[in-house]
Amino acid sequence: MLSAELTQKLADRLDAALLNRQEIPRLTEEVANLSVSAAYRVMIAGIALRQARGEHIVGWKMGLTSAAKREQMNLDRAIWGVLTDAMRVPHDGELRVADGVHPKIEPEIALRLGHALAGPVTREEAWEAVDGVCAALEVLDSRYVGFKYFSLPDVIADNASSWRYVLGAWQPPCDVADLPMAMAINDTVVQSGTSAAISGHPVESLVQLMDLLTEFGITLPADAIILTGAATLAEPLLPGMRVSLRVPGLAEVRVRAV
Ligand code: OOG
Ligand code: MG
Repeated sequence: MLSAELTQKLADRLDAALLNRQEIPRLTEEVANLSVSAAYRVMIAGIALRQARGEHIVGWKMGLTSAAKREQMNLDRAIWGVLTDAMRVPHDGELRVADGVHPKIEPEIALRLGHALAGPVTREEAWEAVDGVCAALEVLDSRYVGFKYFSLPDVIADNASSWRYVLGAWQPPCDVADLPMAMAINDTVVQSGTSAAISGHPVESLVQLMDLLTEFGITLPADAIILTGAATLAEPLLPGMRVSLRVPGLAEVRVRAV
């Protein structure tokens, strides 16, 4: 168990890095035995700091739900993080790269809950709770030096590298099991994959999220947004890039990096 003092100290350090756009050394360089559970507590303490500044929790993200991402980061399991209202960039809006450290962008499917959900749930129960789906772009940014080679506890404490997200227009639930997903930068497709790469089916990410949240006694409220995880690898995001995600059957989602 990490002491309450150390949990808060690590959360404060990551929060300062976020606010000051500074890279910091990995937490496990100092706390070598930081466990996954303790790292989630650091993340939760960090989110509380943002709530104290007026941010509201509006959703949750799943990460490392695709085999390609797990291999890229050399990490072996899915993780969750929190989405606040302040992290959202409107569809077709501008995103200031200089507000971050070294952001990357990736194609996702988002789900919205029609009613509250407490885990664990079956896949049928999870899908029954979904009242909207859309194409989404997640913009990752890591507070760690070089955005690489961190451990699971490091990335979890850093809110699973989440930084910004963009949602396409919501539409009623449709079959999202195996949809082609093409992410383009300045009109050239740079990453393409299928929604089946997301936990086998995006709703499976919601099932996994509900399993993982039971340890922390967290239940999801109605209207919660769930980013189900990237279908492909992420691309570095630089000023001047226009990024779009096309998924047949869903509305296109776009963002402009400045
Ligand atoms: C961890 C977050 C991964 C996803 O969709 O797989 C993630 C990272 O790559 O830094 O958000
Ligand atoms: Mg992601």
